[in-house]
Amino acid sequence: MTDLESRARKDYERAREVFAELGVDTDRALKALEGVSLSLPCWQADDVGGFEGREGGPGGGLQVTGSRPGRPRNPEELRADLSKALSLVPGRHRVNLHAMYGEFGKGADRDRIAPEHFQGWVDWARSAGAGLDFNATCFAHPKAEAGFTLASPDEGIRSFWVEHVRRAREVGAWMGRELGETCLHNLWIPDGTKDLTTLRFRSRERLFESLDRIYAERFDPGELRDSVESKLFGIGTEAFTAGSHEFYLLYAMERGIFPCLDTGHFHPTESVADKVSSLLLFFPELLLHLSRGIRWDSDHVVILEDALEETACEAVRAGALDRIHWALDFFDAGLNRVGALVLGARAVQKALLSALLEPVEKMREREEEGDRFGLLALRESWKELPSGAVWRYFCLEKGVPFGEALAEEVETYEREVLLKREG
Ligand code: RNT
Ligand code: ZN
Repeated sequence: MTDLESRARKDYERAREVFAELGVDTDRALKALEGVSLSLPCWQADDVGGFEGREGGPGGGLQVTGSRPGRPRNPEELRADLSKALSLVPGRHRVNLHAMYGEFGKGADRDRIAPEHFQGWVDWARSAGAGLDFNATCFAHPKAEAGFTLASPDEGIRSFWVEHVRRAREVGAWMGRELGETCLHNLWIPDGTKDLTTLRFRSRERLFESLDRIYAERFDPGELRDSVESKLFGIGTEAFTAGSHEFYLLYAMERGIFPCLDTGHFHPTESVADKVSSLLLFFPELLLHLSRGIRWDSDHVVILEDALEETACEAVRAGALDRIHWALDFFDAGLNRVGALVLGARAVQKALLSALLEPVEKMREREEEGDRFGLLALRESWKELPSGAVWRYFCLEKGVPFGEALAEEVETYEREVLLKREG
């Protein structure tokens, strides 16, 4: 055992005692943390590029900035990067794929995607021991350029996208069957307008109809589950977004699917953490796209900050950790690509751990007795406790680096693998 390791163990023993004084069982917290699989966005690694050979950015209001070299150029390189990222995130996790990441050989348009295009991913997932989630890709395509897909006034365009999403769900269900665990299919569309519109009602009516054509097909929930992702606005859809929060909440409720809340898709002062408890009362499960918007839905890499911690706390306080699907959604092309994935995923785990270490029982007691000062004082003193020691012990037990060794490993990979790709 190295010095660092034996210190980490000793620190954990101390931390365990300190938390126990507050009635918190650190071993139990770590067990619970171990049970949470995160879904890592494959698109962070290559700037939402995909493998269809298209030039230009993703469009649809998604804006990737930065020009860090090392972008994976093909599925093998992307999978190598994802394997590296997964090896640095303690626990067992999932990869979130978009339809644009299929291996299309001679080419297949979006309304022709089929399981065979994703065989390579399933084989990889099996050998990497990772789960897979899936998304239809309703952007980065000439038929999405007019700004409308499933809500388009053009029936031909609508049908094209209905067929794409229908097939995407079939691919997802196939993945679920192949891997023997549910694949989550999430739908986000870019539809909206930049300015004045007379088409709010009609667009939403059309979207409603298209969704019904898509979700008419039912799958075994052991293979596929469905979520729909709302958005307040995007670049180019500042005035109107067809798939708003209200729209999808009600649609999901009505049709027995569930909502996805992307933490970058609300007004900047709106608290997504606050929404969790309400939704949990009405939906059996929820998908979260954890992102970090700065001033707008900028999709910055997730780091440990209050909004994230509060969201994790709300899930744990509601006793609903296992009813939430924890996915990450960001893309920053300005920094170490694999490093971004790893930092983001570990930040979510740290937030969850912190939530699991909260002395909820004691806090609740004080609050229910009307002791508001006592509640705040307890929460503040809890912040002084060594939760970092618990996290480091978790990393140690799972055989992943912690402290500065993490950055070193990520930087070495970038130097030895990513940066060699440019030549
Ligand atoms: C877009 C949504 C959506 C995408 C990914 C690529 O605003 O957040 O989830 O980021 O599907
Ligand atoms: Zn999202």
